[in-house]
Amino acid sequence: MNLEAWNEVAAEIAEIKKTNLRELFAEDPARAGRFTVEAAGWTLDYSKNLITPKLMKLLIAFAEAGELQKWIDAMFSGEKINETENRAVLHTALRNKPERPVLVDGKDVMPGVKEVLDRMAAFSDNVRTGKWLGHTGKRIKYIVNIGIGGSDLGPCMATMALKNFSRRSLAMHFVSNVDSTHLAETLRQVKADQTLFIIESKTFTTQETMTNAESARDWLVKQMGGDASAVAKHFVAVSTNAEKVREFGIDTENMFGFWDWVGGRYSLPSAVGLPVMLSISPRNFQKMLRGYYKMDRHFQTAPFNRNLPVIMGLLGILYNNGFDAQTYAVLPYDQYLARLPAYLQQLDMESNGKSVDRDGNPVNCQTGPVLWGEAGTNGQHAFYQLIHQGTKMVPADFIGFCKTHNPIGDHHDKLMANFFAQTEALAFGKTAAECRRESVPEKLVPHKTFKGNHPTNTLLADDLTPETFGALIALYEHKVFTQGILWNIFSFDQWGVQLGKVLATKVLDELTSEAAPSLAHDSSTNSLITHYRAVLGRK
Ligand code: G6Q
Repeated sequence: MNLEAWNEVAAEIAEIKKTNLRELFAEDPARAGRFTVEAAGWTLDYSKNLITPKLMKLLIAFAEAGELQKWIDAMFSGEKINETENRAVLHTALRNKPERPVLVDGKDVMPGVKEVLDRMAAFSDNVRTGKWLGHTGKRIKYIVNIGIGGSDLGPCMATMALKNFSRRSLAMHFVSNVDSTHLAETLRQVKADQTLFIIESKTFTTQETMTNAESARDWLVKQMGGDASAVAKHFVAVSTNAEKVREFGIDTENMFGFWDWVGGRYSLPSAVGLPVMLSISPRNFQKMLRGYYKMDRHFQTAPFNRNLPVIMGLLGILYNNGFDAQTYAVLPYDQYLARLPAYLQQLDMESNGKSVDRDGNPVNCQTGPVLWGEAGTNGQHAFYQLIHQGTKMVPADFIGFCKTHNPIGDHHDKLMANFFAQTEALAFGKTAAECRRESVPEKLVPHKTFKGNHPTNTLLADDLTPETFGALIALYEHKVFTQGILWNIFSFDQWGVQLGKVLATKVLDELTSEAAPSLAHDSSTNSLITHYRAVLGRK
């Protein structure tokens, strides 16, 4: 990263370390308003961060020194900023307005985007209205999505997030793990003649997905009395690899394509979102895309000091690089968003888990943090203790909604009371003097004192809708982008994932070979493989 600009920031951080959130709030009655911004249905209150107006100005100067705007424009305009794979990065085109052209190698990609969305919509309508029937003439009642990583986490998380907009007569299942238990337990819940399998794989070569897909196909054919022609009405594909889809036995008429400029973990608004569209309807899917689009436009055009993704990106850098925070927590106070932390884990850690810079040199700074989280209030009864009183700094994003989809008694007020109370307690803690005023026995005072000064962001929207959901995901995408640019790393490749795909293939042969394999790993791996073979009675 740009160390010259960062040094200015670092000098101001040293000043901030002499004060705390109690003092900062006491000094400035207008602090909450000063550090609150809004966009695309979301309010971000970032006043409970370890910042002053001066520090924010320096952070923004740091973003300018890193030429962030130039890179934002480069991404939106289709430049090949994913250099190690020689690809454009255009998930933003997926939710762009059809009439706004986006060029890749001089060709407008928008007609193709629209064409796939239209086909997805027609297909979804057919399934939802019962025009598309299974092989024996029955309506589809179960959808089983088979994919992994970017071809699973997004649609699975979004289907859950938007469940209240779903057609509940269509049961949605997601199989990702190559562990046969995942597939077996799912198949126990569905009936073959009413099940539609969606095989999602950008490459259509991923070991886990292809293994699950083949086993699902075998199961279906067996359930259909050995009639292989049943596959046509029960399998569709989402992929960029038409040849492999055809080889698998799926008619490419029933394949929904996307493009190499859509990264797996950014692919939810592409055809990868097909299960979501089937569940919530094409109309609601379009609304989700509108939400994404609004946040995209905001990111592209808002000045940095009003720009939600830029501000959140800079705050993350502040703690990661200025306070040595190793992790950050995402805490959605909404059960529908229970899978959001898992989704964001991939988005953030796969994108910014890098240790060489854009020139191939070792980075000169800490890069992506460890992201973790859990839906509130469950986390409060588990790990919040460490955030409040442990020795580590864990900055956290609190995400909540003013309204609930499921009003029962006073549940929602209680949920939100916890939501607001936690960030207050984290920021301001409880002093020894306050404990004593409450007659806490002297011996317990150190244990019941909370030093506070734990930074949090509060993200609040009126309600969870396809629109606010889309905007939220785009917000995190662009936050991750901002950080990657300023750390001077490439956020859109994932060579570590590719490595895993190759490694397992070699070991698989050694586990399954008829003859005893000659093992040439380290002594630990050799003996583990030997043990496994022995338990299974292999030589
Ligand atoms: C995402 C990653 C990775 C990928 C999976 C599945 O950005 O590249 O998670 O999505 O490995 O790959 P396929 O879609 O090719 O099966």
